[in-house]
Amino acid sequence: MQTENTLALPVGITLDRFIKSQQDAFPYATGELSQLLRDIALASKIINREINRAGLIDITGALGRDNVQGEAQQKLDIIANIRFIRALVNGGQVVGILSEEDNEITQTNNHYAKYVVAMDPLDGSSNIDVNVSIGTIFSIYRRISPIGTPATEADFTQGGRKQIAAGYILYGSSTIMVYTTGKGVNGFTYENSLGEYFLSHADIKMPKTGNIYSVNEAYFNEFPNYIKEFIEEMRQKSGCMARYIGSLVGDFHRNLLKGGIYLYPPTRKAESGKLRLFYECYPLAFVIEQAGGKACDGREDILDIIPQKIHQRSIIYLGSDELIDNLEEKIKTHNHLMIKQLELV
Ligand code: P6P
Repeated sequence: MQTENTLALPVGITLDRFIKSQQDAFPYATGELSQLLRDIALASKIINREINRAGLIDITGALGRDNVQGEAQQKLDIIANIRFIRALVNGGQVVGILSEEDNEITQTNNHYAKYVVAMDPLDGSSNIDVNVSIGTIFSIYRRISPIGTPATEADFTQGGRKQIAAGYILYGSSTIMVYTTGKGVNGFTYENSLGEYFLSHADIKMPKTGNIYSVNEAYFNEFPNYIKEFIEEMRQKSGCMARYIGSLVGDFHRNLLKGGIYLYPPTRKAESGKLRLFYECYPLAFVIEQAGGKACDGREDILDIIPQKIHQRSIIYLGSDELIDNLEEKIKTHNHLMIKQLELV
């Protein structure tokens, strides 16, 4: 069925042909974004190969140092970061890169490039050693700094609704690249023997509701009461399932296809949330909204959060339309009661 969002293209066409067909649908497209998406796909193919042989060539495990987030860097984190940066530098379409693994913005010296990329090159990397799915998350903006100059922080801090493309690659039982350019969401499964991505999930639409909730229950006692109540209500739903693999891309992708909600509420250790706004929250919020789901932090839509610092974190709830509405209604009631109680003081 053709929707206003996507061209009716047969499942099974290659990612390259799909990108080209989408470019043809944009009258002023000049091919740079298409090339950038191909560069990202190329880097993911290389990382896919590294991941698949990680146990054999001693690139699993920790590197023995922390990243800017204070998290133990895994060897594959660094390899993935290097591969993506190299692919984006050589591809020539990106003037600057914001990576979870680097404190500063990486300048590519492609000063005449139109785009900047924010990325988590390998999310969930603590799962690498135990063969649990991991992922890459990316977000693309059109630069606002003058062509011919280096990238600036302002190129990145435009806000979530200024993203022109976003997506992820999930290295799981199969490797799938899912992305949006604002015209719907499509998924491409990688065929190793051919080295190609093929359209396998055309025009993904998230179910309006769902029975799956994904949260780290170890922090249950630290959550705000309205989150505890929401989780208790989810547990009462017939067919309710708790599914949490500790790898954001894996939890997100399952819920996107089956319906459900992923929650990372405030905890004692992460009062502003754990996930990073620029290269986890914004891109997945763009994808989920394009697929008919919702993303908020309990106060506003994720895409409306005004960015402050390039490595800032956010509370995040990513889910089916009705589940997010239920949660936001609960938060609103809670806040209303709080105000009433304060008025009585
Ligand atoms: P916790 C991995 O470090 C990550 O960023 C996401 O992939 C994952 O969903 C989350 O953190 C897990 O965090 O606190 O439950 O271990």
